[in-house]
Amino acid sequence: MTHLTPVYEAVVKRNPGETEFHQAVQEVLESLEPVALKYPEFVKAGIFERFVEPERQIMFRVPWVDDAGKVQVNRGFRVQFNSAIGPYKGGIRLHPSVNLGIIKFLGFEQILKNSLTTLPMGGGKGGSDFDPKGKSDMEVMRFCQSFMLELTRYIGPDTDVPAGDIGTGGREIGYMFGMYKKLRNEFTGVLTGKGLQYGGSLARTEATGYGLCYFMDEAMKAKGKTFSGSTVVISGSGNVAIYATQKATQLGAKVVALSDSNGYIYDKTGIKLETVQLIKEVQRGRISEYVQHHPEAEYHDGCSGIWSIPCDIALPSATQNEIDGVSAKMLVQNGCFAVGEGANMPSTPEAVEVFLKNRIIYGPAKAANAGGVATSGLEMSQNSMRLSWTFEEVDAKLKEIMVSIYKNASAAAAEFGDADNLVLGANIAGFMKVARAMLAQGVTY
Ligand code: NDP
Ligand code: 2IT
Repeated sequence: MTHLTPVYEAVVKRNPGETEFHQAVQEVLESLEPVALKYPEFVKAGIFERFVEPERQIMFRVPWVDDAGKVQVNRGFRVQFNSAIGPYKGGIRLHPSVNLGIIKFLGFEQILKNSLTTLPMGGGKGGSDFDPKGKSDMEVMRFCQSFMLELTRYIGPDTDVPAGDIGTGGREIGYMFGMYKKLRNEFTGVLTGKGLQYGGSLARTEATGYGLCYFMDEAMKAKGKTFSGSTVVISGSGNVAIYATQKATQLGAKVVALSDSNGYIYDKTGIKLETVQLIKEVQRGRISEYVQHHPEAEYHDGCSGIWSIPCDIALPSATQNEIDGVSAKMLVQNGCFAVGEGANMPSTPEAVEVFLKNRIIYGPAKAANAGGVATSGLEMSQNSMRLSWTFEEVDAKLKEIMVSIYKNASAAAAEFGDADNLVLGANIAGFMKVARAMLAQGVTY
């Protein structure tokens, strides 16, 4: 970086200790160097300085009563990062590691991701350090109701539309939607990822994992590779990992490993997804239980060992910074030729460098996992029209969007001199639309 170095330095100074946010901003600003040179009007209008500062950051207390009658206190967040091209849009993460820096990195990435989808959505993210693991349904409900009691002041179908992320699935969205509806006395599409009975979209549950595979399929086709006959390793065993496993398998691949935050399973004969769905979606159990059903599979403690399993394609779909430089090198040495990011920022900067240097077909998160929020956008459209599309209609639109994201990102990469670098391409293609909209709207935010 040269031209944008002062912008990055100001971010670090103004947001001390928010390392994930710094990491996300640094990568994007590095990609945007040639844009700053080519478009002096963006520099003159302070677009870069405005782009890295959230429009609004909300933090609030979330008190709730546990099953033992004890009062618990969590912290809630909503970062409304950028509304230049549409209402703020992005998920809600419920995980004990959540802090302001993590929500800001996610909200920042979301701006560019949402722009890439071609749909009119701004960027935002929310969450809490509440841990749904080990809580009863009633505890989760009381937390979600308390969270929404405050969040309702800041959101709305034309203002800010939250959705799921780690720890927030259909159950949590249902409790939050119920509370919003009661508080506002209105039935609107204020959240996405809703149940099918009350305004949810078919294929939203599958969308991130399916979209990831559609994106990677397109990127691999351009290089003469395919899912068919390949061995795939996927980290995580939540929403994204499960439906990536399903689609990769449908496309002819063999998925041999999945994980959770305790360890990973390796089933050389191919993961039996029904078992994983039973354990994770129905019983809310641990991935280690898989070997009780399939004794031929192995379970290993610890997360990073999963990247030592030889594979052709890796789809990290758990959490940020789960692949470091060492794991990335191991993947490459074992013959992995493609990496598609289901999770947000799962690769450290060192890992990204390893992938780019070794000409791995590398699908960065904001492009590769945009299918989830794209389908959220389709859910918003259906809610506005008070109509619902069939699974096949939504799935076809999702596929079309993922193919167009690949095309736009690779065209931008080629325009700026490095055709295979989808990091560069996705960052630039996502940014251009937002920057032009900000410029057109004057100095407001
Ligand atoms: P889920 O809560 O359904 O699943 C998360 C999975 O990742 C679980 O297997 C979980 O294991 C594992 N995991 C979570 N935190 C950690 C950690 N710190 N270390 C190791 N493993 C961890 O979430 P999703 O599948 O929805 O989200 C997965 C990733 O995909 C996230 O990065 C999310 O931001 C991203 N994403 C999600 C989208 C969506 O539509 N849901 C859209 C785009 C991106 P455990 O059960 O042990 O916690
Ligand atoms: O990271 C993401 O894109 C999501 N968690 C989905 C957000 C959404 O609004 O559907």
